[in-house]
Amino acid sequence: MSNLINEIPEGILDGNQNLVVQKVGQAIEEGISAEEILNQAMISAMAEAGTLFEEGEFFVPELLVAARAMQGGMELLKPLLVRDNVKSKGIILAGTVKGDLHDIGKNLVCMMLEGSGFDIIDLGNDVDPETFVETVQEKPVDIVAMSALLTTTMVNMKTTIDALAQAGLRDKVKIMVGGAPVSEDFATKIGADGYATDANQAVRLAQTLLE
Ligand code: B1M
Repeated sequence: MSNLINEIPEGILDGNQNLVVQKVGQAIEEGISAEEILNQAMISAMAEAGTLFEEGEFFVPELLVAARAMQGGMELLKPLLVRDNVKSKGIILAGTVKGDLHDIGKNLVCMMLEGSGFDIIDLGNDVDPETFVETVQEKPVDIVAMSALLTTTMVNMKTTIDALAQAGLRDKVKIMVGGAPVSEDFATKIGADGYATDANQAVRLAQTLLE
């Protein structure tokens, strides 16, 4: 375990997707839980990538390959995090807001929500308000879940909430938000129904919102 716990983040920081996939597979075979692999070896590596970026040691290409390596490992963990549930707890429409390409956190939140019995419609990243609105018009969505990782794009959460209100859909759905620059205070200010700091909290929040 100790070796793998060091090798997986090293692989992520080196952008070595093959190595990450191999080591995550090995960790699963050794019986290490998906949650442990994710929390102890993978999420911390992305935080380290962010620090290296701030310090000028990493540039965008390094972040990109690190993200690709992380996503490769997450694909292996997905079947373990997502378990079949008989009855859906509700439909969640998820997306990273307009202008924002960060989707690792949003993908993780979606996986955990799916694993807890919610149906997910994932619009991906860089989702404009109109697409959120159109999907709420077309599908029986219970919760709109928005992610943002940039201080410059978190404002688009408000733009999306305003667009839903303008289309007369605000009361049809609950709205939850999250992502590194987002806070409880910000969520309240923009008129969201809830804010979660991480994927586990997002599951608890979604359950509470639909109670
Ligand atoms: Co970018 N980037 N990036 N980046 N990047 C950050 C976010 C940054 C903090 C790095 C830094 O400076 N330290 C910084 C933002 C500064 C700011 O605005 N405050 C930054 C910057 C500046 C940029 C660019 C502008 C760089 C440039 O071009 N000069 C650019 C912007 C592009 C764009 O979006 N338009 C850019 C680009 C990229 C890549 C594309 C190269 C890549 C993303 C690839 C991808 O996602 N597919 C990338 C990456 C990888 C990062 C860091 C290193 C890692 C992000 C990540 O995946 N974390 C990041 C530094 C950092 O976060 N420390 C950084 C792991 C992930 C599991 O955590 O996403 O926080 P996170 O999700 C968590 C919680 O936030 C929460 O739960 C998740 C799981 O626990 N959560 C929710 C997230 N969404 C939620 C929704 C919820 C509830 C909880 O409910 C709906």
